[in-house]
Amino acid sequence: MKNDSLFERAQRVIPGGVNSPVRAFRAVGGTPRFFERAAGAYLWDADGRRYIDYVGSWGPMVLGHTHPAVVSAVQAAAARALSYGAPTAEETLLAERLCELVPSLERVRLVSSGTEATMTAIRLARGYTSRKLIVKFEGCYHGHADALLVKAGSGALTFGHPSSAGVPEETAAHTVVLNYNDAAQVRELFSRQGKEIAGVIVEPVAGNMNLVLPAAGFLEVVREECTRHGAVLILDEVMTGFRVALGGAQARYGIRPDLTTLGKVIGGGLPLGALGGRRDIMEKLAPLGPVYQAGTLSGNPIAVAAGLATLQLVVQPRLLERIAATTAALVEGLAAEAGKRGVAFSSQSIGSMFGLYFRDAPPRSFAEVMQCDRERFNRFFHAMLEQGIYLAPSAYEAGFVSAAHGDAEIDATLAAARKAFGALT
Ligand code: KE4
Repeated sequence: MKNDSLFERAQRVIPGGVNSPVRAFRAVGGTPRFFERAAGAYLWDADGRRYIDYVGSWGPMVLGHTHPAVVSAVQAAAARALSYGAPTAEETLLAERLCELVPSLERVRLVSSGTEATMTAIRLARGYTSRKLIVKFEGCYHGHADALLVKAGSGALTFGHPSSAGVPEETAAHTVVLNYNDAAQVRELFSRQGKEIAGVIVEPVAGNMNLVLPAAGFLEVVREECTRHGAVLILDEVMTGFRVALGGAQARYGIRPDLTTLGKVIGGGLPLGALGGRRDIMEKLAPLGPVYQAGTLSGNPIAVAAGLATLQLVVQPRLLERIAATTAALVEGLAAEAGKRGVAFSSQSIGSMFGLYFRDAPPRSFAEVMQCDRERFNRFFHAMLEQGIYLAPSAYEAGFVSAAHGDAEIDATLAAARKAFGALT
C-alpha cells in the first residue's frame, strides 16, 4: 500500500513519521493513512480509498471539508497577500465577531494555535494576580505548554506520558492537578490554598480523555471558588467552541469565565487560535500591560479569511442544532447495534462532539475512562477503518460530525458498525 511506503519514508526524517503524535496510530497499531484530498464528510488516502471522516482535523471542519465558501475566501485572501506582520481590518472584524458570539469576550487577541492561546491565558492569569499556582484537571489537555503537560489528556495520555518529560519539576510544582468533576476536591484546595491560586483552566466539556460531560454543579463550584478567592477562571473552549453551542459550552452551561481560549473551528482548518475575556485582565497584555505575548503570524490574513467565512456559515439558524441531531442519531444507532450483539458499549454526544466507550455506561470521570476496554476499541477502530470509516485513532479522543454528514453517511457507518461489533463477539 502507498500508505505503507509513505509512512516508511516519513519515519526516516520526521519523529514517528508524523507532525503531531496522536496521528501516528501507535495507540491503535497499524499504518496511519496519508490523506491526499478531502471534500464534505469524506477523505481519500494515498491509495485512493475513501473514508467517512469523524475526526474532522480534530474539530475545525464543522462545515465539512473544502466548503466552497471557505475555499474561495482563502483563495481571494491569498491572491492579495500571504502575510503582512501588520494589522488588517479583517482581524478586527473577526475579533468583533467573536465578542458578539461569545458575550464573555470583552477583548480578544488572535494567535496561531490553541496551545498559544492557553499558554498565554496561564501567563496572563499569573501576571494579573501576581500568583503562581495553576489548577487543571487530570485527563484534560490544553496543548503542549510546559505548565499544562502535567497529567494531560489526548496524545499525552494515549502514549502513557500524561506528565511529559522535559518539564522541570520546579515548573510542574506550580501546577495542581485535580479530578475532573470532583467539586469537593476543588472546594478543599481553595480552602487551603485559595490565595495562592492564579487561575483554574478547565475544558467545560472534556474532549481529550474521550468525551466526559461536566457533572451537575461542577463548573458552578469552580466558578464560585475562583470568584471568592480572586483566581482567574479560564474555560478552554478550543474544542467546544462552536461545537457544543454557538456561544460555546459557557453558553450551554451558563458559566461566565474570566478568560476563554478558542481555536480549531474559528480558523476553519487554518492555523488560528484566540484568547479573550475580561477587559481588565486582557489589557495586562503587551503593548498595554506587562504580560508579554507575540506572534509573527498572529492574525494571518488567510487564516482570518477562513475563520470569518466559517463563522459566517456556522451562525446560520439551526445549523449547529442540525449537526447535533445527526450526531445524536449516530451515537444512538451505534449503541443499538452494539446492544444487538451484546457488546459492552455505550456512547453519548453533545452538540457535534461524540464519545464511544467499550464500557457499559459513559464515563463520568478520568478513573471511569480508564475502565474502558482499550483493546476492544482498537479492534473496533480497525474493523471500521477497513470498511472506510475513519474514527479518531485513540480511545482517549472525542469524535466530530460535520454539516456535510447526512443520512447516507450515518447509515453507512451503522452498517459498518454492525459488522465491526459482530467481529468482536
Ligand atoms: P492546538 O495547539 O493543537 O491547536 O490546540 C491545543 C488544544 C487546546 N485545548 C484543547 C481543549 C484541545 O483539544 C487542544 C488540541 N486538541 C487535540 C485533539 N485532542 C489536537 C490534536 C493533536 O494534538 O494533534
